Amino acid sequence: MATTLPPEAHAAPDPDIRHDWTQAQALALFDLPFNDLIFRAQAAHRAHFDPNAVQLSTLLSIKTGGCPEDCAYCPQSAHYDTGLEREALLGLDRVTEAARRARDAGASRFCMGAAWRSPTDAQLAPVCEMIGAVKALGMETCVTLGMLTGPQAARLAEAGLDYYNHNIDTSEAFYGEIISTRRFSDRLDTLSRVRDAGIHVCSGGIVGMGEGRADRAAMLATLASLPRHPESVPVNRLVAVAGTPLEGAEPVDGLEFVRTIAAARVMMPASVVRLSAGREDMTDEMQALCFLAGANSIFYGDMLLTTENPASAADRALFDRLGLHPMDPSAP
Ligand code: SAM
Ligand code: DTB
Ligand code: SF4
Repeated sequence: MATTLPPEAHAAPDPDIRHDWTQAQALALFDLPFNDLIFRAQAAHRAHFDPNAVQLSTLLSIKTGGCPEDCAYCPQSAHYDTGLEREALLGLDRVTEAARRARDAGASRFCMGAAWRSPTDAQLAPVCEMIGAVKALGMETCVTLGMLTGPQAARLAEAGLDYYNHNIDTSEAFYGEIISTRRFSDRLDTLSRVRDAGIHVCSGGIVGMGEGRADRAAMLATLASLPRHPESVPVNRLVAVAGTPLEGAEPVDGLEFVRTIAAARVMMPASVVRLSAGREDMTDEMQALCFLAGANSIFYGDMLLTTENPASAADRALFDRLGLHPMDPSAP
């Protein structure tokens, strides 16, 4: 079982943490004057976190491409020709070596992603070994493998997994525009199995797929109305990959993206909000606004899963410019 419990498990219930957010209430946050929304987000951030600490996670694609799902944003779907080379599950040595490099560069969590709809029990065995090996390096572990059964979630917990990433991606209403091979409720079912197994939940979504503000508000209201908030909330800005149906998507307005981060921070004040995919196309000033809006985690390392991420040296320089420092995972 995962050993670290979320802060709310130790303390009296925090009145700031609500589980009854409606879409209309979320939308009202988005509609605030920008300065008022940022003020609310800063207040929530400072009540729960060191405002200058940012959690660093490094991603590795352990099984690439050929996925049977048809997620319209995803370069790894077998339904689209994105020129991506498929790769079988990586061996333990390659994964351990990549994790060691990430740790030595300063990451505290190693996230392993596989392009599966749902793993078979046989596929889970080598992933459990990877989890053990990465933990032995002193890092937190996260995997994202698609939909899970209850026993599979329990098996990952047994292997010592700290976090499971499974994004709801967008609103229930917009979901059918993006994915036809599974339902929104399938995602929620896996999230509750992960929660029941005692693994920390990492769940968020993507901004810039052609959804509207009402969809972004509904997505956050769904996450913030879960019986327990995800401990980690990744907010991705769509990386529009050539060959996917979303290759020509109109980029979302930058300030609207910042508003999404700020609303996530206000609605889930004790969760770590990750400024996830899309940083490669952001200026330092845009990223600074995201940190000001309450983002306190990034993917750190040259690659996301299959697309590029800012170089670690550039991120270290950005942290220096902003006076940010890596979050200590053992801090309360
Ligand atoms: N197959 C598993 C699943 O779907 O949960 C794990 C891997 S999948 C690539 C993990 C997440 O990456 C997706 O849920 C989505 O939110 C995000 N993602 C994938 N492609 C993206 C893109 N082009 N831009 C932004 N985020 C993306
Ligand atoms: C998340 O929310 N974003 C990450 C991680 N969780 C698995 C993935 C981003 C993928 C971006 C496209 C790619 O590199 O393939
Ligand atoms: Fe497959 Fe995950 Fe990509 Fe969807 S997002 S196509 S499930 S790898």
